[in-house]
This record gives sequence, structure tokens and C-alpha cells, in this order.
Amino acid sequence: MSSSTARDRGSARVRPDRRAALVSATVGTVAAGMVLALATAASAGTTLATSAAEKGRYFGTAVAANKLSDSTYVGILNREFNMVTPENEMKWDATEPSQGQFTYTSADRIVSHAQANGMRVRGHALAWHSQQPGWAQNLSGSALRSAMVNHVTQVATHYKGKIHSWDVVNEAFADGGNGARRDSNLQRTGNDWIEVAFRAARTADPSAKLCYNDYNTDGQNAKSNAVYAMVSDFKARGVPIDCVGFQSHFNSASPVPGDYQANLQRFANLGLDVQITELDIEGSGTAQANSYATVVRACLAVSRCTGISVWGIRDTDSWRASGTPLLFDGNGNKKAAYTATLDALNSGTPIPTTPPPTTPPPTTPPPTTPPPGAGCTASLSLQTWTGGFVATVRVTAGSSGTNGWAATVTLPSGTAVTNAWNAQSSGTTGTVRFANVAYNGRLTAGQSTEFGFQGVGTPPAGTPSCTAS
Ligand code: 9MR
Repeated sequence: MSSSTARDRGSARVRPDRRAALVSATVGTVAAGMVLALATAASAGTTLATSAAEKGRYFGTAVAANKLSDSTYVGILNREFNMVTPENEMKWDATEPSQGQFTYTSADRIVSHAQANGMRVRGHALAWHSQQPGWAQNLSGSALRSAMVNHVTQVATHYKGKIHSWDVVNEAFADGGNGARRDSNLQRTGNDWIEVAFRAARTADPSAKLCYNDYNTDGQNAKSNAVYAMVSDFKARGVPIDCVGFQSHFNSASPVPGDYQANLQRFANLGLDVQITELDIEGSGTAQANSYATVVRACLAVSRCTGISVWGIRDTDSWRASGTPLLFDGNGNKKAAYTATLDALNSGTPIPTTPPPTTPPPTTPPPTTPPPGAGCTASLSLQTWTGGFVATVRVTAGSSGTNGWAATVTLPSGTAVTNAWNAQSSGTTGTVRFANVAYNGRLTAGQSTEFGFQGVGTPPAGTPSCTAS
């Protein structure tokens, strides 16, 4: 009785031709366990979309409308993916080439193809400094602000109910170490342009998830800290935001960061989804395959990482084709990177949800002289803006190393900590204590680690005190 139940349940996912063979093989004394083993193997997805779906995620790709007449391209698209992002067709220059004149022909083609084939759509991108039509590039001030709000409203309304997630604002932070906003005509309309865009998008399409999307934010660094601070502030003030997109364009100069998973997790911990939105990894062979697997495992290990999109199908479809960064070669054959991605999706053993012990790259130079004696020392660096700041504290172990540590920061009157990462904080005002978390308490002599916190009010000055255990 129990073996026949197990066989029926297990064989339900086996293709009919396999099922007939299995049934005849099980006549007599063949153990139900063997059937179960075969059925388990057959239950692993055989495409990126089905494998991701079995893990509760989507697997998507950027799509170019002019390739939808390429049968090889469409064959792979329909077989492997269940989410599409129009690569250029929903951008401002494409959808509103003249002010107030909206053209959706190419973008609609992609949306129709997606809907006809059971795929969802990531909208990309409503407000961005790049790929603006000439007329918008020439606007400034309140005229540009109004035009931006109208654009967001019109495009999000046109696609209302058809979009899984919108990249509402794309790439609004500067590269480099200061965590500042990127200078652009939009930024010069006022620092609140981002939240204004999010509010307009929510009003136009309340069912779409609204994302902030950027690159070089994949690990913890000054830029991702600044995005983190903005998202924290939006959550605290009720600005509508549902997700953060991590573009994840990698190459040998910018590999998958060691703290990739930890960085996804800290954003997820703010209470929103995270998505890998434009994944491509330059390279070839095993090294490239391993990097893809690392990215997939990181997403699977973060419960609010809801999906992965690659930025094109074949290497020849890529915006940086010479780097052969995608999962299929120019002939549409599966690469080693494809197999590693599929295997990682099918793996039942995602890497642990506790972030691995990582030492993020220092944002301040390490002390030039080793710290004297036992105990620990701490130093503080700040990114500030009117009314708030992000602080990065570097903890360095003394000559005995540490099993644990705690750094104490004294805040000016009226200042409050709103959140912290890579440390457990006690209190929010006055003297605030930050203790190590599980993965960064143990430091060898002279070794450093960093934690951070965000605050409102005047930033702290001076050197934090540090005690070691
Ligand atoms: O892949 C897109 C390429 O076809 C365009 O020429 C380029 C123009 O800016 O944009 C590419 O897509 C970008 C995406 O919209 C935002 N993140 C970076 C992507 C690669 O540049």
C-alpha cells in the first residue's frame, strides 16, 4: 500500500514514456525506494525557468524586440525563461521620443510575446539619467521634474497590471568612494526626485513591485551603503519601494564580491525583495561557470531574493559580446556556465543563510602602526548629508586577537541610530554600543573588520572606544 502510494506520487512528474518503463521495471521485488530515487532525479527542473520555479524564483533575460524574429533566439527564450526585461524598448528615449508623444510599439511586442508564452515582465526603466530623449536632456528644474512625473505616470499607466516589477529609478548614485548621488539633470531638480518617481509609479500601477536598480552595489561598499541608507529612509518614511535590483555585471576587474550574499541579505533585512537584474559575467569555461553558480547559490540562500535575470541570451546578443558573458554561445549552444547555473538552481543545498566571515574592503586606510597591547581599537569614517549620515566603524584587534568585541559611539544630543549592519546595536541615542555578530567576532592579532550604522541628526565625532573579549 505505502509503496504503491509512493510510486504514484513520485511518478507523477515523470514524462509518460519514462513512466511506462518505470512501471514495468517495478514489477516483482524492485524496492519502492529505487522508484523514488528515479522520481526525485526526474523532479529536478531541466530548464532555467522550471528549476528556478521549483525554488520559488523566476529566471529571466533581457530581450530585444528586433530579435523576436530570430527562431533560434525565440526557441531558447521560450524554453528557458519565464521573465523578460525589455533591453531598451521601455526607456525614456524609446517611449517618449517627443514630449507628450508616446510610442509603445516595440515594448508592446515584447510584452505580448511574454504574455503569449506565460512569462512575466520586468519594466526597465522609468527614470534614468541615461537614454533620455533629446528634449528631456535639454530640460531642467521644474519643467524637467514635471516631465519626469508625467513620463512615469503615462508609461506605468500604459502597462498597468502587466508588470511584475518596475525599475522605477536606475543608477542614481555615483561611483567612487563618497556615496553621493550621481550628478544629472534629474538630480539637479532636487534630492527628492527619486521618491517623487516612486510615488508616481505606485499611483499609476499599484500592483507592480517598485524597484531601485543599480550596478557596483553588489557587495558592501560606499555606493551600496548609500543606496542602503536611502532605502532605509524610504522604508522609515513610507515612501513606496518594494525591491532593490542588483545589476551584477561582473568581469575579472570586478568579480562577484565575497560578501555578495551578505549584501543581498542586509537589503532583504530592510523588509523588501532583492532581485538579480542584469547578470552577466565575462569569461569562459570553469571559472565563468563557478561564478554563475556562486551568484545563483547566493540568491537561493536569501529567502527574499525572488529571481535572477541575465542580460541577454547568447554571447552574441550581449551588450559586451566580446566578453562572452552569457549562458549560451553564439550558436545557441549551452555553455558550461549554463550547466553550472542549472545545477546550482537544482541543488538542494543552498549555502547557509548566515553570511560567511568576510572582511569588506576598507573604506578608510588601515592604521599604519599596529595597535598596542591586547584589546582592540576602533576608527570611524562618515558619509554625511543634510540631516543624516552613514558611519563605517573599523575594529582592529590588539596583540591577543579577539573572541568578541564591542565598540561604543557617543552620539550628539538629538542624533539617533536608525539601523546597523555587521554589528548588534544596543540603544539608539546617547552612548550606543555595537557588539560583534556571529561571523565577525573572532579576529586574529592586528586583523580588522568593519560594521556600519545609519543615523539621523548630527554625525558623531571622535574615536569610538573598543573592548575585546
Ligand atoms: O544593453 C543595453 C544596451 O543595448 C544599450 O546600448 C545601453 C545604453 O545605455 O544600455 C544597455 O543596458 C543597460 C541597462 O539599461 C542599465 N544597466 C546597464 C546596462 C548595460 O549598459
